[in-house]
Amino acid sequence: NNTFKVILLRHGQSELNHENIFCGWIDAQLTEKGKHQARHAADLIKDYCEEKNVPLPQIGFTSRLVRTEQTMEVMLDELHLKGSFQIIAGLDCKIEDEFKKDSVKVLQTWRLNERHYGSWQGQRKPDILKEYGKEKYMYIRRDYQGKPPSADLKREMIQEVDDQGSSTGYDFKEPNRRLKYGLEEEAGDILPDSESLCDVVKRLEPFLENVVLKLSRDYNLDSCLMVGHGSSVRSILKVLQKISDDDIKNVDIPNATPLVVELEKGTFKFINRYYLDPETAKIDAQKVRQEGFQNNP
Ligand code: DG2
Repeated sequence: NNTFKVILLRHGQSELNHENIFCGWIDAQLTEKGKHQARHAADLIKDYCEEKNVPLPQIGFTSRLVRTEQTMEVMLDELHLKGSFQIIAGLDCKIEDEFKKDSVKVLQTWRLNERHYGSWQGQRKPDILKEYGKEKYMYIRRDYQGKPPSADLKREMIQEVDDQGSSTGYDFKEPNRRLKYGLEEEAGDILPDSESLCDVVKRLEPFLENVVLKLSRDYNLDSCLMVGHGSSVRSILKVLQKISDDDIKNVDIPNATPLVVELEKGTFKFINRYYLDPETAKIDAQKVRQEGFQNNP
């Protein structure tokens, strides 16, 4: 087969998606519904691979945020595959050990993180809509250059946990980014305090080129599994499919709905892209667009 398939999806529903709150780099967990969505996504991928006679992916990618890691874990469990997770910083990525049968090497990078939603993080979507008005709200959410005001990095919404590690809710506190993103800082990566989609494309492009496509070439891979976020998935599509700055405004990404991007092996020329469940994808993408316009998520 002469195609490399990027099997791409946004994580399952997070606790802050459920609350209709802008999440960005806040490290929200999946809800039970989010985990269920991830299992269903894995089932769709399994059926697709069987039908097309494509081997299941041997390599996967997630962001550094726990909602993509949990989505990946649930999916691998459903597919009866073991995951070995490795955080990568910088672009000079080396696979530490050999690929093993029934095991997926999962590389985790901040470059796949959600767009940093600046001062909007932790705020309810209906409240931001009221404060900024419809036009500005949609401009910042969806325009290629739209960018929220910078976050106060001394005051981010953080999940509180008890002694057993169970969530006890979210509160605004001073985050310890150095602890979580220490590796990135060592690699000289500069972490943002607000981003437009254009900023996300700039940090993702070199990762796609130097890590994803490079590994697919080096190991002659047929596919990979990538779990990102609303804005990182939009950015990946924009780059791989060469969507214009104007057209990307109209793209919305539903939770946990697998999307296949087919590229020609070697040249990585875009061939095709399709959702594995196009009808549900269409309905759910419309709901994402409407978020904030109604009080209930
Ligand atoms: C959502 C996207 O991202 O929000 O940051 O709240 O994929 O991490 O849940 P995700 C967020 P919208 O841009 O769709 O409003």
